[in-house]
Amino acid sequence: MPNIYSLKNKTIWVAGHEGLVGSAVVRLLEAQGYEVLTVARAGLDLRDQSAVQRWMGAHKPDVVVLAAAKVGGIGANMAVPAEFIYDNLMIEANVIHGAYVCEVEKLLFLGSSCIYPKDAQSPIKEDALMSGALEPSNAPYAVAKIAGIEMCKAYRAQYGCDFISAMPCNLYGPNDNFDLESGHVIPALMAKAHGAKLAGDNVLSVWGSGRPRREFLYSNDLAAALLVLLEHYSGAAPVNVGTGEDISIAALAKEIKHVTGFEGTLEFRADKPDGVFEKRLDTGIIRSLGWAPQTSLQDGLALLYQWYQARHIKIS
Ligand code: GFB
Repeated sequence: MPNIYSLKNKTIWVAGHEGLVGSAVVRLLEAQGYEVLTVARAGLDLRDQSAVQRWMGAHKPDVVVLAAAKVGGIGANMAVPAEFIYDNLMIEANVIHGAYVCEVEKLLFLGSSCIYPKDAQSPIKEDALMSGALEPSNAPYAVAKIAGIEMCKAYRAQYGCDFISAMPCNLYGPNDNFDLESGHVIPALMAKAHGAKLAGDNVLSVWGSGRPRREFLYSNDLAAALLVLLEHYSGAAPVNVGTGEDISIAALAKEIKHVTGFEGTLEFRADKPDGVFEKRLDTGIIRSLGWAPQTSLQDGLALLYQWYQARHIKIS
């Protein structure tokens, strides 16, 4: 597949380099010998427009991977919706506009599968976007992410900017948020199962009915897909990235029991939200570009648990 854009000798800014997605992209870029530019959150508040334009003007990245965002699981989205819409709108508006002002050659914006209508038919194609009502539990976040996609399209149409968007399914991997209330399901259940095992507890609390289905992609596989898109895709339409397979939350909980060695029982909390029933993505476009996931859910969970245990022991 011929490159339409080469990352060689380019200064690549990974915004959000310490997070789940950003850290995976940095690992891959550095492993392939690319020059990666990063800035600590304490060094640059991406919600501050003038600070972003000053910093981008001074550092002049050629490429921007916009992985910085305020993210969280269903619990966090329902607890602090104003923060989700404000922070994400400000971050994306500042960085996308800053990329235009500073003549960035290529920008990749990260959306999320939760931006699709809650009743979208699975597997969900990219053109299902804005064809129906959003899932209420994360509508503010979804609207912010849809705005980011539309902004990339508008800057491409008006100014000819090569700004593209990727729509990943649910992700997991190193540097995820393991907080039991604000984290996504895999890190939250893994932390709960690990804690229950160490404490000798017999019950693992699973939110909701366990019936919803989710598609989970290991972050290293997403990073590989993002590099394929940077070098082989230039278009207005967002591109889905996923494994093409989903699993029920109940079956996932059993997998997490197995990988952590927790031997107690699962308790399903009906007082907690299920969210959307399913949101498996159609990944025909990304696969046509030559990408395919390399990490099975079982292998990914084992890798993540090894990472978590090593890090957890260091912290405690
Ligand atoms: O991972 P999660 O919070 O994200 O929840 P969503 C996925 C499913 O796992 C839901 C269930 O049905 C939860 O009820 N679940 C079971 C749990 N136990 C737990 C638990 O201990 N913690 C959590 N968090 N869930 C998010 C959006 O929705 O998807 C975000 O809210 C983002 O904005 C993300 O887009 C990709 O898949 O439901």
